[in-house]
Amino acid sequence: MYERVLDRTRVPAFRRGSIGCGAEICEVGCEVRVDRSGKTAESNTGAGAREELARLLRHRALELGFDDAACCAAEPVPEMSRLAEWIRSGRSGALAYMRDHLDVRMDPRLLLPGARSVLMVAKSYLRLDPGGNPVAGPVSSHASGRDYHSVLKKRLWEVGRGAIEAGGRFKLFVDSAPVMEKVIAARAGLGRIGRNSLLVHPRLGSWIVLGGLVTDLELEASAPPVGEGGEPPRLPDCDGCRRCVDACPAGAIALDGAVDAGRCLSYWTIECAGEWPEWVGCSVAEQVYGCDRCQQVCPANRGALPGRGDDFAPFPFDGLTPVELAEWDATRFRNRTRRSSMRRIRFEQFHRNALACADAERRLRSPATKRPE
Ligand code: B12
Ligand code: SF4
Ligand code: SF4
Repeated sequence: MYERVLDRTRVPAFRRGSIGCGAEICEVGCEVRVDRSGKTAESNTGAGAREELARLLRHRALELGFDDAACCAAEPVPEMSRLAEWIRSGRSGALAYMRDHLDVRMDPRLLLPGARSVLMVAKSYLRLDPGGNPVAGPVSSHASGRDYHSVLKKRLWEVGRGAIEAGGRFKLFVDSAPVMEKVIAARAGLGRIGRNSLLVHPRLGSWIVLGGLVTDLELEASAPPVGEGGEPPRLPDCDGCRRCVDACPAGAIALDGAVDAGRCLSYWTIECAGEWPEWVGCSVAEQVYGCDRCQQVCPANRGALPGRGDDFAPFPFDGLTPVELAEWDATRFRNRTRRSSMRRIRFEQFHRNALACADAERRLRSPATKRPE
């Protein structure tokens, strides 16, 4: 079923000159550096060369501050078919972009003409407090510092330079393109997918963001295909565990491991700009942007290690409460979120979220809702 013939006419065209310095953004959102000679990489097909190149690019990624990096073939894998099922069952909610370029999302070869391999990278955003517990603030951890898209992209460009030097071409993606990043990362061996649908790295837990680049170079796979039909195996910790299902304040996680985006609070607080249904306002509580609940309760995250460096600093929300955030005006919001991914939302949306969380905090503090000692 996955051996369908690659239809070259479906390879997305490039929209030119969008970001300068020889870089372009293709119409599906990958950033691409194009080799003007039009040649494709054909020379590194020997096992030794494949291995050496994979080693070199992974090494460069680690040197640049990524916490892990791994390669796999650019090809569809069985798990990707769940995307179609997910959309058919209405779990994509109002995320229209998830229904676009479905063919590309389910076949990474369509991202770049002649694509042979993918290099996936992981960067941890975990911070531990002095007691060794993850810092939990009023903004979800992945967004509480600098915008991870720019942090990762900048370094991926540097990794990609290595691919160009080896005579190849690449496209990079960080959340921006129709790529099933978790599934490909699992295939490359960066971790396993949990019931909460997140990729859990053996050392870093699920507190990571992902990115990668697809290239026409042949890179030796970092991990052998595992599981029935080469399907990346599920996280063993999920056997007999349903903590994320029970802890989710919105009932968004099904036991089979599919997350309903139309219920997830991350969707409502980040992606939904307009009015929200009453139940959403009553469900948001601790975090005004995103939600970390299904990661906080996950036993596979116990002992997760923070990443290297302070790439995500500064953290403008540290020590603040939703009540305090609800008092911010538009100017303060703009000043404090200058390099943060929270700039994806408008002040009005931030304020709506903060008011709902502040209400929840006040309700919790009011003597009527306090439990007797
Ligand atoms: C759309 C999207 C969302 C949506 C939908 C979430 C979702 N689970 O699909 C919303 C807005 C809700 C969201 C929220 C969050 N997101 Co998001 N999101 C994405 C995005 C753009 C696409 C994900 C996707 O392809 N979904 C489609 C589904 C079908 O794919 P899937 O989740 O891989 O599906 C697997 C399982 O759900 C399961 N499954 C799905 N359907 C079915 C059906 C059946 C019957 C069965 C058995 C299984 C099953 O099998 C699939 C294959 O393993 C990716 C970036 C990217 N391009 O990959 C980031 C990404 C997944 N998000 C990320 C993050 C950090 C988050 C949040 C933690 C942010 C936050 N703190 O608020 C939350 C976590 C919520 C959650 N538990 O998923 C990271 C995850 C890193 C990691 N460790 O895995 C990513 C990879 C971004 C990045 N570049 O780092 N996100
Ligand atoms: S909380 Fe339990 S079921 Fe959910 S992802 Fe973690 S280990 Fe799996
Ligand atoms: S991010 Fe929050 S709302 Fe979304 S699935 Fe996880 S616990 Fe549920």
